[in-house]
Amino acid sequence: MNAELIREQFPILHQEINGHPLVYLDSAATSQKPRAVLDALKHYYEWENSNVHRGVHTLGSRATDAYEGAREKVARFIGAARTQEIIFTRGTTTSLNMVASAYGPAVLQEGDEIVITPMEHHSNLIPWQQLAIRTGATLKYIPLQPDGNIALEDAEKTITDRTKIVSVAHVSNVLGVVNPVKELAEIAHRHGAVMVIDGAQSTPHMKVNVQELDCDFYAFSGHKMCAPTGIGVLYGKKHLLESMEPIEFGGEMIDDVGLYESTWKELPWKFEGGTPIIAGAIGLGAAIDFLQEIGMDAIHQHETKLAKYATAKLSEIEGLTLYGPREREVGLLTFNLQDIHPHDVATVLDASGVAIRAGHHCCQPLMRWLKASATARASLYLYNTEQDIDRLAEALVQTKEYFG
Ligand code: 7TS
Repeated sequence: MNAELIREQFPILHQEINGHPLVYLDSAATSQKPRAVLDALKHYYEWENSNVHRGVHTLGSRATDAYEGAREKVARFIGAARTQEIIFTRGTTTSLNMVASAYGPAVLQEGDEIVITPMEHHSNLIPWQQLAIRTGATLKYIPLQPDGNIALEDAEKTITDRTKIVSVAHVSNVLGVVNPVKELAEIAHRHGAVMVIDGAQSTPHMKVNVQELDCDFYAFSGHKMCAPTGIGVLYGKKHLLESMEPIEFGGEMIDDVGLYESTWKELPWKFEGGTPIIAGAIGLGAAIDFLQEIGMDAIHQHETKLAKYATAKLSEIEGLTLYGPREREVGLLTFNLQDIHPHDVATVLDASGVAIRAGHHCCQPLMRWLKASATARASLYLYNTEQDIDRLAEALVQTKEYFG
């Protein structure tokens, strides 16, 4: 994989920020978009734009074919057995909330348990908190090891016969750990619970196969994997999705509407009320084509190599605390520099054209666990290079000098 050539396909990366060539290291927040995706959106609006599933006119069929074609691409991309198991949503947050709202109340009784971890993004934490409050269920946490990893022995102790839902991030957006979600799914199933995976930080970076993982639900966002904002996916096993009631009612999702009662379309459309996110789904399809042409294994290898390089480079900087395990497969580096506030670090870096994120990264419980009020985070993707890491390291050394 040649990251230099790949960079050429991302128009936004070829600009100066504050007089310096842009180094974009905030892909965990959102990725940049390649020309193929931008062109697919333009093509759709110039040649196909129409509402789906209703018109008999030609544009209506083109839009419907493109939209449903994107669903097939998603199903293949994550190894789903059926396209009916792919629900288009606004993103990971919406997908996880859908499971909590449409599945949770039907299976939880007072005293039942929902199991998550302290490393979850707020999107995989607050929906379960709310569900626990509403149903009287107990929210339990698998504790973290000192390096931020999950030990399966701890999972075995936390997940019990009262557990109905286990929901864990495949990859943490702060610690950069890859969680043993397949093993967790096996433990969950042994106790009759379902396994929900937050795939926001894994799907863009590694090959995912939902059947191999044997998870019951898998949620991810398009915008972190080269697609536009506003499109995401909820994968669910067919029998589970079939057992669930829709949570949004209106156009598109109905079969027959009477004055007092109505029936719903079959899967997946019963969960897609209203005009769907047509252009977004088509953009996601184009992003999948783009990523698959390069190859998910090649992308993962490139990032693992770069993460190793970055870990070594940042470790050389005196006064820099790197959080999470030393060995990392994914390009997520969360750190603090001496006692300089991470917002100040990010501001000084931005003056050199280096874009990183600072804050709590929507993980306040994890920040407390790390004993940090906030951190800085550099996150990598397929278009980053060793030069980007060198620029980051130089800018960090300058930041230290700047603050004396
Ligand atoms: N889960 C994880 C693990 C995430 O990293 C994010 C977004 C979400 C869920 C929510 O995704 P959304 O597309 O619905 O917003 N994470 C980040 C981040 O780390 N910085 O900005 C957004």
